[in-house]
Amino acid sequence: MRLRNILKLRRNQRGSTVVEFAIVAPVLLTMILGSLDVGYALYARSILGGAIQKAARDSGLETGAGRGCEIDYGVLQHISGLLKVNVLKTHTMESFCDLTDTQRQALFNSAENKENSILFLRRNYVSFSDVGEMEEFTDSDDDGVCDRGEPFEDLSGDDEWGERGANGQGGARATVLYSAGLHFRRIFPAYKLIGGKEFMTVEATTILRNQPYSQNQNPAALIKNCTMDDL
Ligand SMILES: [Ca+2]
Ligand SMILES: [Ca+2]
Repeated sequence: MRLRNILKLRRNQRGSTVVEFAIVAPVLLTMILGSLDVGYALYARSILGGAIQKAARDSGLETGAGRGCEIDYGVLQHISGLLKVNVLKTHTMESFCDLTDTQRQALFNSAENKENSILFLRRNYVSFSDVGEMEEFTDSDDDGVCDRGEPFEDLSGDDEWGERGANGQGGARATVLYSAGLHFRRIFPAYKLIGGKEFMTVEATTILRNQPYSQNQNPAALIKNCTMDDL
């Protein structure tokens, strides 16, 4: 009798689908939420990228001169429908624009992993080919580093050997690298299932040249000497 019941139970498949689903469901849920999370990040990046493109064009026009912060704030307002950015709660355009670059950086850093936040960066260069390149120097000892006494071309005007760009929008005909980093809380909880981070960052960057192109307000690069000692 007992053997017959056991054999009967072996053939009984009722409920097996429920068990299989219980095994597969967490994986399936993680995959769905993960896909939504990636999709939302791409969407956020697309919105930010579009806003940055427009803002860069506005900044590069003659009418954009001196309006960089106002234009940045316009980006903030544009994306606020998508993502509430903390700085909009506490700052009007005037108070936001009164902040120094250092204060904005501190505001961005303090919001990390607590609030949605955004940071804008403008770097200006003489030409497109200078973006991301180090200033040229005479490498007397051929060690690949600009050591004390070796002359270099100070394109950025900061008296130090480094990357060729200078902060800010620059003048007419300057090439401008304009970028924004948006730090925001994920809206889909896939990160909880896989032990990921609650916040993520998307970035958007564009490069344009300031108008009018016929003028050239790029400062002349001066030859200076490096001050760093050999390590
Ligand atoms: Ca050297
Ligand atoms: Ca420099």
